[in-house]
Amino acid sequence: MSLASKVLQGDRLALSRLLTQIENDTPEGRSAYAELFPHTGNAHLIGVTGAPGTGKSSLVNQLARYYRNPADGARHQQRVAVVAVDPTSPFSGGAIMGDRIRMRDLAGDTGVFIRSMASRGALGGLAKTTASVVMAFDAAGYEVVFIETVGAGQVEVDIARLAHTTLVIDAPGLGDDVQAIKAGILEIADVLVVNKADRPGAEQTARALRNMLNLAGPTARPHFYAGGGLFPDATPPGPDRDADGDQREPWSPPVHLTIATKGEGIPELVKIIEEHDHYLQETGELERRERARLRSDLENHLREALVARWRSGVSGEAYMAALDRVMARKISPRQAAAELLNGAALL
Ligand SMILES: Nc1nc2c(ncn2[C@@H]2O[C@H](COP(=O)(O)OP(=O)(O)OP(=O)(O)O)[C@@H](O)[C@H]2O)c(=O)[nH]1
Ligand SMILES: [Mg+2]
Repeated sequence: MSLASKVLQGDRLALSRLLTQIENDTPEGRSAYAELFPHTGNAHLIGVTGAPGTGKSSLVNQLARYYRNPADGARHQQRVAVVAVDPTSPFSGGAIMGDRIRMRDLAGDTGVFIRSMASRGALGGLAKTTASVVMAFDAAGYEVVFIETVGAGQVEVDIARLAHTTLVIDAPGLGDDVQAIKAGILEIADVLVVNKADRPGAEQTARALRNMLNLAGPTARPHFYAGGGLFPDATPPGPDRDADGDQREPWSPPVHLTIATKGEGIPELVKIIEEHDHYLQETGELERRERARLRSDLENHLREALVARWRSGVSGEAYMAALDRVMARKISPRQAAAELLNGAALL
């Protein structure tokens, strides 16, 4: 039986092996992934991002527990996967060890699968690898997939684009350096969570976030549709419409307070996530996000394949010689690129 068939049958060991194959980008991983792809598209992907130490892992832990044991009135018990991405760490370092400990109480539950990923050698491909890992969980029948990233840069934003619903986590009492991080990730937030509400200043933090949101206005996730694609998409984003075609109020990200260490505010947060899910489905936004997500995955693969194809046809010496000539100001970087591509197309 193929690795993919085993994964589809719920074989955890096979899934674990597949994830390693995907991370190492092996031929076996690629073919298994291709076999699994038609089975994807069912999971709700929830991005959890925010400055270091705001309590993302603690929150994911609590949310996962809730989805495993829903209170009355919530949806049925769901299978939960967690992908913890640490783009800064070249190895599975401290943060990930910490995650393992914080998520320890989920261990032993076969309805939960936790995977930590570090950038390791991933040649600029962390977003691509994460996308494949997430889709493997989707195919394997995990209904909720959390993607935890430390929100700091473009990689995180790229990874956040994988999610249907993105939670941006904040906490009171963070330094000024964190404010800049916050501004950058605010625009990808569907829900803002002020965690550590047991600490002084939580209300002020929530108020400051509301002010920032009001200033920004209903941006409707511009990053999703902003250029950068290889071709313009034939279906531009329309205004949000409900099932009858009436224009709808755009989603305005709620600001919600939690205390992850005590599990406070978790059922309400799940309710907000479910409301956002309904909103996405009713307005067609889910399909637009899916399209943007798959498109970005497609383009990541294209870029990588093109670079690999080019690289196999050029020698290291030629490359270094071109760089030396650029250093000596004999040719411009653009001219060097054109030469290395054996053409004048770039000139
Ligand atoms: N007082 C208080 N502490 C909390 C709360 N939530 C998390 N913490 C603590 O904050 C610290 C960081 O929590 P994590 O869940 O690891 O935070 P994180 O955002 O995942 O951290 P990184 O992944 O390293 O960026 C831990 O010591 C937690 O116990 C909370 O609601 N209140
Ligand atoms: Mg963490």
